[in-house]
Amino acid sequence: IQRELRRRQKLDEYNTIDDAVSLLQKSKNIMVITGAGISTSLGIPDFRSRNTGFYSQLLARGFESPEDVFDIENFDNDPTHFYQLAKEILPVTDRCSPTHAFIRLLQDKQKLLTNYTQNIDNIEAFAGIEPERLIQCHGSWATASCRKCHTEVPGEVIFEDVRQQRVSICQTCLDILEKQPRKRKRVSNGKSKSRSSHSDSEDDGRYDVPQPGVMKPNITFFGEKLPNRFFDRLTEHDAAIVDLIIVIGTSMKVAPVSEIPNYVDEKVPQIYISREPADHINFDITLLGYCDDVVAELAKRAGWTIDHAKVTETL
Ligand code: CNA
Repeated sequence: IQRELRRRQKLDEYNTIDDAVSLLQKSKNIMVITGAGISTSLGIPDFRSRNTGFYSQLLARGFESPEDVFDIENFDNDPTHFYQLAKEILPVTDRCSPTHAFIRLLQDKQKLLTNYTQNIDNIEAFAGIEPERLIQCHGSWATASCRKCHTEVPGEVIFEDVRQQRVSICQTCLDILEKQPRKRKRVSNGKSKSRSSHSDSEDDGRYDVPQPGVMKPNITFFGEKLPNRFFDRLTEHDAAIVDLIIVIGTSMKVAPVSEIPNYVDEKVPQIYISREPADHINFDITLLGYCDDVVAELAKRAGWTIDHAKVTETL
């Protein structure tokens, strides 16, 4: 309650877009927390926007709980659901949005402490955010791994399968199986039989053939751990020095990212930029609108230029 009261008092200190501009200008260690909303202008749907979000597309196709598609147990039981749908959120690899370019501008101005992104599209890397300043909290499509032999490959290796809605099979496993002598063992049909009564003619004809592993993009599914770097960087490095938090294009509904503000001193100002308000978190300043427009206005008022074309061209 004390914390909440202090936060409410703080709300009176900063209110307007010009307050946001002066915070941007004076801050030296800005933490930027981003979500799917910063990539929607590139044609990648977010999860929760009504009508256009990936979840409403899933509901329209009869999936009761869209989170199930990204559940690791469900994936291991039957990866076909994921592979039927994943092409909808396959990332672009040749451009970034003006909002990505704005975050890059903060980095160029030596103001970016860390970009915690929930996005899996790896576009921050394309925009030139330095690896040590980038925490991809939910992993990314940049790489993919075999669920069986754990071989890791560049993400692009599985893109064609994803586009074709085909479960991607591990080539390493296939190569190993190819080299193995073809020993086949019959599988019991489940009926109890005495040894003496067993004969091939009574067999149900099924074989226990070793199976190759399924490839999964290294995005964090529900039920999987977040990368260790997330907590290490947040608690041991950033929490003590951050002087401004900017949250952009995320509904802040997925923990533990939604809890990042709680790790930081309540005196640190927090700005929220999104199309819709986040009623469950008290931000000091909320700037509602398309994030590309909002960051363009902030930069203009700060006297800065977001060189979106240059960021896209030079990378
Ligand atoms: P979300 O819950 O779908 O929220 C997105 C938020 O962004 C909503 O509040 C929207 O109103 C807002 N928004 C959408 N477009 C814009 C825009 N142009 N300008 C301003 N605001 C906008 O998504 P979150 O990121 O909060 O949820 C976390 C999930 C989403 C993570 O696990 C991601 O992996 C996952 N995701 C990522 C991508 C991607 O990598 N591009 C795409 C879809 C989902």
